[in-house]
Amino acid sequence: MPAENESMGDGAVETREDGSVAVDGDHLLDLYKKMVLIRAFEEATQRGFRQGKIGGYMHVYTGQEAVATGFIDAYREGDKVITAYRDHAFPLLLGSDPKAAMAEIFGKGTGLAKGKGGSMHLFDVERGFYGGWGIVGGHIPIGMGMAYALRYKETDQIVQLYLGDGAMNGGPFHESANQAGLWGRDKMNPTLFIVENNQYGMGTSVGRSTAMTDLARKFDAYGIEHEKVDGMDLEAVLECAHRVAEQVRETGKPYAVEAITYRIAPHGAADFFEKYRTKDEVQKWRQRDPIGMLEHKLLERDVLDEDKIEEIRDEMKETIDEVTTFADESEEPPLEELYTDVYAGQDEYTGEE
Ligand SMILES: Cc1ncc(C[n+]2csc(CCOP(=O)(O)OP(=O)(O)O)c2C)c(N)n1
Ligand SMILES: [Mg+2]
Repeated sequence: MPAENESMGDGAVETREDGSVAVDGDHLLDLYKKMVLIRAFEEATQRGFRQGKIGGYMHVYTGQEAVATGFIDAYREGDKVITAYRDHAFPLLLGSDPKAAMAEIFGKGTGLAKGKGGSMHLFDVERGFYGGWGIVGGHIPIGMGMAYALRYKETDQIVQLYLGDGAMNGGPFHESANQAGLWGRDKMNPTLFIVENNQYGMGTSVGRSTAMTDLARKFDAYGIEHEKVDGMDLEAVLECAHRVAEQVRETGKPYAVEAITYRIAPHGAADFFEKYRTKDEVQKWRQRDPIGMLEHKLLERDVLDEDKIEEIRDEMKETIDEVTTFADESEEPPLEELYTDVYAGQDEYTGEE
């Protein structure tokens, strides 16, 4: 897909004097295409899972596309991105080959992690993507520590650290936020915390998992400034993302954004009944589908018309068909791969020299 691996330096996103940004129509159209591609990619992974072609477990990003699409637009060469297991959209946005991303999800040797990571452990260090982590909250100390390392090495790069609403109830979050706040006082922690409040952690709503549901305000406890953004509105996310990414870059201090969003898809591949929410609720949020909302705006502004929408969707579906065929037809990793990229050598497992 046509992804830029650095921030748009071509005037596509202009920062005004008051700190707000203006995004030109062509750039919005490009981001719209990326969101449509992510949606089609996720639909293909869901089909692949049902067909038994994808092993392990899998979580899709459907409904949350505007969050990563907006923030990764503010990515600059050398920045790092880290997230949990709902990770498929990230390598696509950072410019990884979608075929390698899909092949990884299919467990094939041509995948981003040679087929050894799977859906929850996509990785593409060359493009700044540090995973894909399956243990809830486990990546938060790692991402925050990476931000320290970036300052220690005297760069002006930052870490975009994505986490879920559920992950905020665990110890790793609180310890990391505390440390980030402390190091931030010395301008040594350029972590941009991006909380994706998609309303649920598996089947537990935010209101049933914390008595203090204003998640952004939790960062007050650690001296970290914060704000909320409408995570369904790509333009709102872009405005916030460009402004705060530059602030973190300049100050070396952490900052937190709570993106209010919604997981339209089930939690994961085994969430069949969704008893924890009503169909009405899902329907209500679907009216704020980030792709639908952007489509509406672009239609109103004559950047898009119905024919063009059809054309883009067909084009993206075609791309995804090729991507899926590649993943499907790729070979599984050879057995010897069990002994590569691990700390101990083959002889230590087998006793062979
Ligand atoms: C330490 C740990 N505890 C429990 C789980 C099981 N688990 C998987 S996803 C999840 C919910 C996390 O919710 P949230 O952080 O809001 O992320 P979302 O799935 O909504 O993206 C839980 C509890 C886990 N993977 N790791
Ligand atoms: Mg959640």
